Amino acid sequence: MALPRPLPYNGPMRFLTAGESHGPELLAIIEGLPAGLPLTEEDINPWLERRQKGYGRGRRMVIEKDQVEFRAGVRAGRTTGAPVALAIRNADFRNWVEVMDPAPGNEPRKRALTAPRPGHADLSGGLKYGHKDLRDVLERASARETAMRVAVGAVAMKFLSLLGVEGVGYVLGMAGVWSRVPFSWDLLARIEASPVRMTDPEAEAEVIRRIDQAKAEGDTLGGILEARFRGLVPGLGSHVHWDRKLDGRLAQMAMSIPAVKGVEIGPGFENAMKRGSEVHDPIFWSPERGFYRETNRAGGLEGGMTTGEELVIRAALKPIATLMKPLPTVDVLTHEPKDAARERSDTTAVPAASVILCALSAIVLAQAYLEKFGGDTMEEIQERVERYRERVRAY
Ligand code: EPS
Repeated sequence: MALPRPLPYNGPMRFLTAGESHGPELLAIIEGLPAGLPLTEEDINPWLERRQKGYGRGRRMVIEKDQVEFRAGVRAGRTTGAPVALAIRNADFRNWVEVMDPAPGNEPRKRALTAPRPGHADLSGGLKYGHKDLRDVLERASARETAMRVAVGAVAMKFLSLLGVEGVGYVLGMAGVWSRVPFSWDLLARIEASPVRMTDPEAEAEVIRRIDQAKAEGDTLGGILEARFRGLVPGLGSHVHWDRKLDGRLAQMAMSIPAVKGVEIGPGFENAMKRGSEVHDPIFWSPERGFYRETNRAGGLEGGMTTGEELVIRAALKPIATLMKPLPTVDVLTHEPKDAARERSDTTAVPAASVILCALSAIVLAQAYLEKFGGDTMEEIQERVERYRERVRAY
């Protein structure tokens, strides 16, 4: 008898999502949140709005105005400890009712996709699941799914904020242009106001020009995202077993964002080409601060555990696979050469992906807090975190 496939993560704050890009709605169930976490839709909606923004998005984002709806687990503005169920409606569904109809009778299906896009899930998904209408693959492979995971991430951010943790996602470089203004927490308002979530206004202007150019030429663009968190306790994650190492878990989450092809913690790749003496962060101690570092080239993680310094996660997002000036492919029905399918899409989603990276990393961090501090109520967890902070200060 085949053994049941284990869930990739089975600790506290498990969650699953469901929903197609053009189906009626996106869904999530989060199990394992403590009771007493203050939570309203207004804790989540600003994250959804942020994820929808960004210069270079397509017409779909004009159709949607993502708003979460609580379906279970929240009463009178607080979690009850029961599973929290979330929904986000797809406004575009009204244009796809017949195509997405679960009942039989619409074959041959309207808007079938048979010319797999190089770089998309279309062909591998079609081979694996036996679909000849690759819409059955793309509807779920679509980055639309990240709307719901950002909603789950916003719940995690709310939980973390009550433990003194802040997080942000922004763009380090895109379209071949690097930001030359280093990140600082004083620049949060600037990042929020930037149409490409960059710290550097000059780089931003050049990026916008390049997005316009790529769009006019039917092409797409990628970039490098960074998420940062401050206020974390040291010792989240663990060195004792491979699947408890926090860097590995953050990397898995980052890689699960569609089109992410590389992840590093802090300047991981740059560090690899240097000497150890230039890379590792000397340790200091003072009665006021306890143990601390003056540099953070480790990006806030050592031995698979947080150091207590800022956590820095970087990810590389490849250019979107749907090209208006398509690449060659082969039709899966006729086996004839063809241009790859052209679906309405974005020129770039790099700014949105930086929001996604932050929200999804927050899920991993919230899980790590729950693993370390347990607790059925928010108050219990807050007390335990405070006691641990005292212990760390006195170490
Ligand atoms: C996507 C294609 C576009 C994007 C979509 C991701 O959707 P559509 O095909 O409906 O125009 O807008 O992103 C979202 C819907 C979203 O919410 O981010 C794709 O193929 O991945």
